[in-house]
Amino acid sequence: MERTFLMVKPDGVQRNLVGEIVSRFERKGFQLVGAKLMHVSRELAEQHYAEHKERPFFGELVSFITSSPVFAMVWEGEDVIATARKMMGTTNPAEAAPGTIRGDYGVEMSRNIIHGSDSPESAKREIALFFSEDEALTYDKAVNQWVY
Ligand code: RTP
Ligand code: MG
Repeated sequence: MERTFLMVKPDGVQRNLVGEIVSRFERKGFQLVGAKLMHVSRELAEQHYAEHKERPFFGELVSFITSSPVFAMVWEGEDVIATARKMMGTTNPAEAAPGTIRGDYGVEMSRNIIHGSDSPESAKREIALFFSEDEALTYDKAVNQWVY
């Protein structure tokens, strides 16, 4: 089953949007398999955003993501990488469609609430960067016994 790395960025945590965001992915039908509130070190931020190293906004991006805690998650489900990106909306919240996370809650490009892996390769790389093997679980839902 496909997995993706999603992260509520510092602005989303500060604005108390963690529950709302988790809820959207739960209700969609995806399964949460790993999660933690954590501080991103400068080293981790630079690795995570390595593809943007030469961009003019790189410094600002690293400062922002290390400024206060993030809520890092691993989600599992069919086509979860692409579907989560659709649910997040386009990078710039000003252009993101209503009904998406960025479209509903964001205003600025540099504070766009959530990160999501953009490909299977990124997902694999980012999950390994943020989670140790025993922090991302594999489990079945006991649908007919106690989940209702
Ligand atoms: P993310 O990686 O955070 O999920 O966002 P994304 O794929 O939609 O966008 P990406 O191109 O990977 O850019 C990473 C983050 O950098 C900031 N950004 N600022 N000032 C700018 O022109 C600019 N472009 C990108 C955004 O916060 C974006 O989420
Ligand atoms: Mg990206």
